[in-house]
Amino acid sequence: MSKSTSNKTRAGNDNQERSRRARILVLHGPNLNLLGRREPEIYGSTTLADIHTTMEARALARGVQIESYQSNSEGELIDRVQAAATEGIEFIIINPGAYSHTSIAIPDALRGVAIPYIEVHISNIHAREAFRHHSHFSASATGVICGLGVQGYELALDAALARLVHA
Ligand code: CA2
Repeated sequence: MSKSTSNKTRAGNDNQERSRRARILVLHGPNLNLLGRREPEIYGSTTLADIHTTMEARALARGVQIESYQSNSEGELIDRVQAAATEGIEFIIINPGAYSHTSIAIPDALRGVAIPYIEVHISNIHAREAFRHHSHFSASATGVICGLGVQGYELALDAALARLVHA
C-alpha cells in the first residue's frame, strides 16, 4: 500500500471512529457567554471555554464526543435542538439561562426530538427571586442540577455518560 493510500485509510478510520462515538450536546442559553467575565459573585470565574475543555476531556476519556453551543436567541437554540436529532446526538445537557422561566418553545423542541436531557443551573434558582423558582424544562428532564456552581456541568456529564454506557 502506498504511503498516501495508507494515510488516507488512517484518516478514513479516524473519521469512522469519530462518527461511531456517542455524542453529547451541551447547550447554553442567553448571557451565559458572559460567564467568568461578569457577576463572578453569582456565577463564578470559570468561562464557557473552560467548561467545554473540562467536559470534553472527561467525555473523550470515555470515548464520547462533546459539542457545546451557546446562543442568546430562542430560535437558534430550537434550531440546534432540531439539528441534534438528525445528527444522532444521544444526550443533551442544557442550561437554558433565563429561558428556563419563559420559554415553552425550547422544551417543546426537546420533547419533539425525544433526546433525553439534563437541566443545569449554576446558581440555586430556588434561593433567588420568585420568578426563577419555576422552570418549564424540569418536568420533562431526566434530572435537574442547580446551585452547585459550574461543577453541575461535570455532574450532569457523569450522569449522562452512565446512562449512555449502560444503555
Ligand atoms: O443559575 C443559572 O445557571 C441560570 O440559568 C443563569 C441565568 C438565570 O437567568 C437563571 O435564572 C439561572 C442567567 C445567565 C446569565 O449569565 C451570566 C453570567 C455572567 C454574567 C452575567 C450573566
